[in-house]
Amino acid sequence: LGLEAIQKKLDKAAFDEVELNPRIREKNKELYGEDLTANQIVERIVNEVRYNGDEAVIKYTKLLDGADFTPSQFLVTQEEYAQAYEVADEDIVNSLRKAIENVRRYHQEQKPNSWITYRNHGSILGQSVIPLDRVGIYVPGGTAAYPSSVVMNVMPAKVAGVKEIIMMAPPSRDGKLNPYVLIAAKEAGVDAIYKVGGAQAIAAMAFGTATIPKVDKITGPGNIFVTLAKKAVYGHCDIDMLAGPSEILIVADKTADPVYTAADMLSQAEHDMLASSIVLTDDEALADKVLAEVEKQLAKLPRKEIAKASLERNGRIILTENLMQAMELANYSAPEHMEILTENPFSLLPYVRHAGAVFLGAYSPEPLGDYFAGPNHVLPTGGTARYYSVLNTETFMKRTSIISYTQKALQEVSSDIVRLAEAEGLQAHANAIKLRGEKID
Ligand code: HSO
Ligand code: ZN
Repeated sequence: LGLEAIQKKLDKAAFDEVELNPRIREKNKELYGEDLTANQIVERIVNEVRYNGDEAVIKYTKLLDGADFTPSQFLVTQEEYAQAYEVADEDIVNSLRKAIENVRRYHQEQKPNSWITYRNHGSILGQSVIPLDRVGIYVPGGTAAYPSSVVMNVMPAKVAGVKEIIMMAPPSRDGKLNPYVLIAAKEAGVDAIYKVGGAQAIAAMAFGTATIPKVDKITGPGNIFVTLAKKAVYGHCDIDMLAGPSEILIVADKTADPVYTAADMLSQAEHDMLASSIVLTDDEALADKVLAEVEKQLAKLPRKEIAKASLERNGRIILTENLMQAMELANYSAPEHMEILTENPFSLLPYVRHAGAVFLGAYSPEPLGDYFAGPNHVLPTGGTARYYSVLNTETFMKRTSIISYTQKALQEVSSDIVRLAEAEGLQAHANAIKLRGEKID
């Protein structure tokens, strides 16, 4: 096709251009008496929660999730945790515990250190890295209620030393949460869970209500309403990123196994109709084999409808002139997950410029990272890997500068500072420096 035409095929739609599904659109039309965009709906919900607090949260929880709660019923009780453990499969809980340990260890490694330097002339400079006081983690509902995502959001906050971690998730009609979500939260060390979802949950955490505490930062994925709500409250608190549908991009050469390659494409395609799965290869025979293999494996998947819709929309197998061109296109796409299935994957690593996470070699399929290896699975999507990082320990920390000079050290630099302050017309700044000089012996 030529480079530019291929690049066009890799371009992604901005997440707020997404069309609302007709059912949700109708429901909102009924609710508000007019046809609103997702942004307009979110704006209304966020403002209602901001000014009416719990009352608005109750209203939307009933309206959108069908659960009829008083504010005190938002909070998950000890009995609910106990029930979750009762119904849970022990082996799943044990695997979850192992995953938590791996994620803890990896994020411990990542923890930034405070530092301080002393110079002979009498100055001390440094940087404290301080955990946030309170963070809120959002967990989506329905089939996207992933215990693994609970772990991936909570563990870095835990390792960072955040004082209080709260979690929000939409209840089912009968007012319950997925038991493995509860267990993952408990095992990872969440302090409180509120059964509230959607834009109303984001607004409640950003502004606080009588029952739900205001947080300093909101993290975690969600649907379009949640994502737009995070964007709307940004500035009242911090957010992690604006997360879109999952993506995988695989760079493969003739040595790649078509069975593995197809399986890895499908592993992301099954997430969401809007997910994207792309293979870039310099080998035409492999391209053909992967295509045949995708058809074969797809037919057997329980979520084949979703995976098929996703592949039809955003599935591509692209033939490139060589591997360097494949890398160029891979960086252009800036995928959430990049897999390198080539004879010598590490030789391509230096060429990776934009990717949320890179998986190297035939035995490092993407789900290894989704669940277990230790690195985080909350990753930048939609091309934002150009400037966003994977969720990490520092996501839950902030930096404070430390400055201390002796009188002598200040004296040495005071004429420079006074000159700069006066050049800006800020005499009081200059005075604050000069006065310290006058008293010197
Ligand atoms: N692949 C998803 C995370 C996930 N996969 C959770 C399975 N469960 C992030 O893009
Ligand atoms: Zn996944």
